[in-house]
Amino acid sequence: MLLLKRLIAFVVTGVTVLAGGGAALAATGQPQQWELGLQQGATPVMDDIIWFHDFLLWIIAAIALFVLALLVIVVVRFNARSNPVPSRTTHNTTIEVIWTVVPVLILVTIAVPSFRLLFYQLNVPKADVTVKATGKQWFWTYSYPDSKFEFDSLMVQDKDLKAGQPRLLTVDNEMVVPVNKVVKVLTTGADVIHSFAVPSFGIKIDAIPGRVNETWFKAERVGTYYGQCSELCGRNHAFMPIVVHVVSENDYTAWLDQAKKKYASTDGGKNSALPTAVAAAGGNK
Ligand SMILES: [Cu+2]
Repeated sequence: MLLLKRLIAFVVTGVTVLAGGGAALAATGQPQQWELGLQQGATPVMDDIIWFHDFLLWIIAAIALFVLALLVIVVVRFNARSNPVPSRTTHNTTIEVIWTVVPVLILVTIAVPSFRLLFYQLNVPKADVTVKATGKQWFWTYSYPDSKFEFDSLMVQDKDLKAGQPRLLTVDNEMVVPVNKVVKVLTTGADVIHSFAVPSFGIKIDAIPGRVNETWFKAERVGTYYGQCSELCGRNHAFMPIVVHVVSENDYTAWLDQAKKKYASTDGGKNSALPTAVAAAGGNK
């Protein structure tokens, strides 16, 4: 009994520490040690994904417990010793209707919010900012077609990391977007299939050579959010992280001004418009 009490106390303390610590750290837009569940959401889509995930967890937990209870009843009450003469019943209309209708109702309950979320993700609202992310072996190129510039974003090697910069997630040039604005992300691949994924935003979309995919996010908090290429794309697949810096409207305007100068192309912007994937495909092997 004492052992059980101690065990329960241990588990409760553990969960409290994990939940409390996790919540405090989760706001940093990157995975945390001992993290439970999904990264904290920074967009309405991710908030919905987390809600749906938790909702499903309750449903499957209830189903698993129900099946477990049935199994226990069968094992205890209907084993050969306690029930030597088994019933020969083969049909029971009532129970057959119940075990058909109840699962259908459960599936409908899941399908409605599932489809709602799917359409929410797929319908890109009117975009305030458009960024095109081109996956290349093994880095990302971000184009801002409205402002006609683009730049490469490469991972910072371990030896060059500054204090506080996360290993394998830090890049030299971050993608910068304004807070509370709809950002449309166009993705394409310049060589092989990559995938643009940022967990806190609830986005993950393939970057495929020869075609443009689109998704969107509206980050509701200023901060730095990390993601990784999520399609096995070759030797350095693990070393092409994604860093999105969400800043205030003013900071974004200031960044745009200096970025236009910093990333000004030498060809007068000819290659800065949309079809850069084509140009890049030839030159970035
Ligand atoms: Cu990749």
